[in-house]
Amino acid sequence: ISASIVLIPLILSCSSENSPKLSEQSLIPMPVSVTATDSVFELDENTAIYAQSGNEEVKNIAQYLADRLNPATGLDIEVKTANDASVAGSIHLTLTDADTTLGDEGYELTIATSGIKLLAHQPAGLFRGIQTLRQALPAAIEKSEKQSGPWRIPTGTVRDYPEYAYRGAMLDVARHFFSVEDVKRYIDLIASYKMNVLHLHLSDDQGWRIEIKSWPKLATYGGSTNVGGGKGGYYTQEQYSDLVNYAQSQYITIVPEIDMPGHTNSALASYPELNCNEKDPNPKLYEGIEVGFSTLCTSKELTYKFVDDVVRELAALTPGPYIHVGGDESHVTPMEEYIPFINRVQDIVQSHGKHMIGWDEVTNASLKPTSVAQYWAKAEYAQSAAKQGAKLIMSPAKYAYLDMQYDSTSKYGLHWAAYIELDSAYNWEPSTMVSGVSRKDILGVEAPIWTETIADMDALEYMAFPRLPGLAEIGWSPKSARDWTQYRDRLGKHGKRMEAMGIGYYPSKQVVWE
Ligand code: TNX
Repeated sequence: ISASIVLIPLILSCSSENSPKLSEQSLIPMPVSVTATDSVFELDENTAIYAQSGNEEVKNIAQYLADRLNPATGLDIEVKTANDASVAGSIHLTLTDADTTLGDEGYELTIATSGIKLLAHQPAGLFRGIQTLRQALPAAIEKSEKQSGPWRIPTGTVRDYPEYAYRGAMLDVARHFFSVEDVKRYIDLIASYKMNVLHLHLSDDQGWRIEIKSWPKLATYGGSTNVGGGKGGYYTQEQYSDLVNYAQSQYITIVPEIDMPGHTNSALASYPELNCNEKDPNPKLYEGIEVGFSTLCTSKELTYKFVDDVVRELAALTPGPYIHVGGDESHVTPMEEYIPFINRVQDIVQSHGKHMIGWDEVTNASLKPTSVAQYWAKAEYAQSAAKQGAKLIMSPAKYAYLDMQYDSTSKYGLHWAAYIELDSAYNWEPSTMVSGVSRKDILGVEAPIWTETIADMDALEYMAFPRLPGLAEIGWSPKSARDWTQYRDRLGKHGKRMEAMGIGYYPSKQVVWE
């Protein structure tokens, strides 16, 4: 009798009774639709991942999934190829032409007791769907060492696709240099929230971080310090290409930014001939954080040769469609010089087969409809972009800047735009942010992190998490699926997952962390 009393709860714990339903999982970003059924699928020794045969890319994605599942489960799940999506007890990744409504990044994930099917129209959709599958497993799946199971996934169907085509994070590697390994880690983290762009702010007054072979001192001299000093650093073109490929394998596009005509002290110090007055003052490397004092000499022809060389080399390293040219806070460039400069730079970018992105001030110039303005501060600039028929990336500093302090006690960050607690980072809507700018004008959203006060990965992750997942949800989930109180509860259940991922996040008091 006593044995059967012990057995009953054991049996119960193997059913779905104790597992959360699929619809109760802390999925971030919230999918378009989740239909839960009442059972579970369990990963075990028999689980294999079947990639649709004849497609290397699907096989690579399947391997990526196996690499996510194997460390914590210790299961040694193998990737196999098969046309037969009916093999039971396994995970199947399949591209389908039948369902084009899923778009480039959408997916349909069906979890049944007998197996898991992930369908997408494009490989990127399979990759995004895998992020959902990860989050449907216990948080310990994210650990890098073997954990005790069981590894159950609640059954049901998720059908999902993004609201916005551009969902980005920006990392300022100019104020403080971040290594290739650091940037790869950031790519891994943003990928897990279905973001698809990493914008690298590669140059600023304090540092130039990308090798330009035709102007070598930019990196070797201009990249030799950081805010506050230190040795700085830069990416060789080979290292940069490695980053581009790494990002691409997670269906993330890198958007490189060279900021101009302002924010150029590191270039002006490396090549004094780029200044209007070469001798007086001859700029030195700069380690402070004041902005707006530097400018390329817009009246010199050499400046345009410089821009053309830099953009040409950068375009050759960039499979993505965009080159970001900055254009912000050019306080010592007279407007009558700034406008023709940006117009000419826009032509240069186009001549190398790319589209220009610039911070919102570039709307003072004449934007081509293929150019994109990144809204950060001024509503009138966002309105001007819309009027000119250029698209917008929404990065309102008051809500989306991850370098803003959470509150006055935050150990890192600035607060010139606002203190940004989690509710305020989440509770804004791109399509109603600026009057005269509507959904159709908006390409997407981006969360920038400027690094004047952020010198290492611990600081970076503390500032980005957990605000970045909220921004990712703004970019991915339909407006109707977004609700702060409900998001807050999901985030609370998500804390253990971030911990398992090794993220030292800010434990905001606004959230009950489970
Ligand atoms: C403004 S936002 C800047 C950056 C600073 C940032 C600090 C923008 C386009 N320019 O140069 O790093 O504030 O928050």
